[in-house]
Amino acid sequence: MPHADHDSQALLELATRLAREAGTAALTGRRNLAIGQPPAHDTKSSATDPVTEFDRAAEAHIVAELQRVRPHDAIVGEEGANQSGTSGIAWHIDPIDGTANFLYDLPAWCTSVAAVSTDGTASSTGSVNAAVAGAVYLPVTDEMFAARRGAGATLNGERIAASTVTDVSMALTGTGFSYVADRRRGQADLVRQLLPVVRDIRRSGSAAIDLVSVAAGRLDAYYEQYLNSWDMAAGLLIATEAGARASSFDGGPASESSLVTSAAGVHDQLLTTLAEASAALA
Ligand code: LIP
Repeated sequence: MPHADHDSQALLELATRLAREAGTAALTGRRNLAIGQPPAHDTKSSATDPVTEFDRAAEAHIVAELQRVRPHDAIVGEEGANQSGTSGIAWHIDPIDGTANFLYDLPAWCTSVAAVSTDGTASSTGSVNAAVAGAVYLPVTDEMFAARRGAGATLNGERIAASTVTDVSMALTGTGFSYVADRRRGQADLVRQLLPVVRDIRRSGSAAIDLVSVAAGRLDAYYEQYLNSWDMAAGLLIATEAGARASSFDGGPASESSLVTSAAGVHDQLLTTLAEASAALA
């Protein structure tokens, strides 16, 4: 049985190559459509949760290359890839994060590829905290965010850092909402409580973009619930390697169901704010 391959530099180079190749192909396909012509698509968890031919093609490309180059790795993809492995590395893939934006020809979408350690050496608190290498590529702006564990985070090869804000009232805060209407009702109540407390709210439509925006200081904070590992595994590594703090709403390990990422100087204030807002809604 192959030993876990934690050559994080090689894993990062592969993640970066595949994110760029898949994202570039999706952008080319999108731009070949006539203005105002949406791509063919189906829906998943709800009528507002789309999947396009380009999501599927991007995931198929990434999976085929991973199977060719690293056949013993596990693979988990948003569009159905689900392969077990024996190498100690699992790939978590979001071929197009921000699919609704892609459908509407809005620019905020990306390809996210994370190599996650499954043998407990990187983190004992679940796969989303165990990425050893991650790449998030934004094709419309040709921006490659990348990180490998312990080596910092970069944007197009330049080191990046989370912001130094220390007052939550000055924290530009990203968030997102579920495809399920009942969940959005509660999320709307929560954001209504937060809006007067933070600087302002931004809703990009892509968790991975929100996470790398915190990494680059383009957002001071980001929180969301009801995500999936593929939305956040790469972006979470990039944000923490850029000096951001990350946790669940209650201060435990970040998870798909509960994620708060922010500049270190406002994390505790943000957790207190979220707790007070949740208590006010109880
Ligand atoms: C999206 C997330 C985003 C969330 C959206 C959607 P998708 O993922 O990245 O943060 O608010 O509702 O889930 O579906 O575009 O891959």
